[in-house]
Amino acid sequence: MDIFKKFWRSVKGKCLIAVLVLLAAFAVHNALEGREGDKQITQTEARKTKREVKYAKPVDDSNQILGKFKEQFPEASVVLACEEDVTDDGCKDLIVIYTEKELTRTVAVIDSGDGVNYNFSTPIPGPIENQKIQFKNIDKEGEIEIIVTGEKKGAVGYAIYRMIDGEMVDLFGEGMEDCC
Ligand SMILES: [Ca+2]
Ligand SMILES: [Ca+2]
Repeated sequence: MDIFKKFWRSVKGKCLIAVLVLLAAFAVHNALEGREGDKQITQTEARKTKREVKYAKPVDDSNQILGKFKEQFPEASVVLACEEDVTDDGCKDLIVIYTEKELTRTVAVIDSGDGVNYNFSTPIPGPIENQKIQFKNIDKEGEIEIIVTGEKKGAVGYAIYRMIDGEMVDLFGEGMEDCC
């Protein structure tokens, strides 16, 4: 006990305790910072995943409906084509953004129900650059809505469409005239 008291009172002992306290504080600080860092990474990942999920993936060249589009529009150059059932009949359809004679257009290629014959909506102006398609059932009923976004010289626009009687009907949009 005497030895301990002596040690406690000694300057060296006090220094040792001070160092230990500092080390402990440093360790706690690092642990908290690490956890904060992990949280940031998770949030970034979540945002990235959300972004990736947000936009529809383009179909590849072997897509059957894309083949039908190319038959119908032999002069067109496909910018983006994404597949989804947009008529709520269980058959996949295709939304195609394409350029033809220097115009960018969007068209819906709709399965007539037999997986062989397809109907084409009247082509509408499409965004010039950075085109993206998103499928989302915005009102949570009936057809899945089609959201087309894009840019022209930095001006961003988007429009929400729903297939009504075989046509892409513009439900809501903003800045679309500036990017088409
Ligand atoms: Ca369909
Ligand atoms: Ca809907």
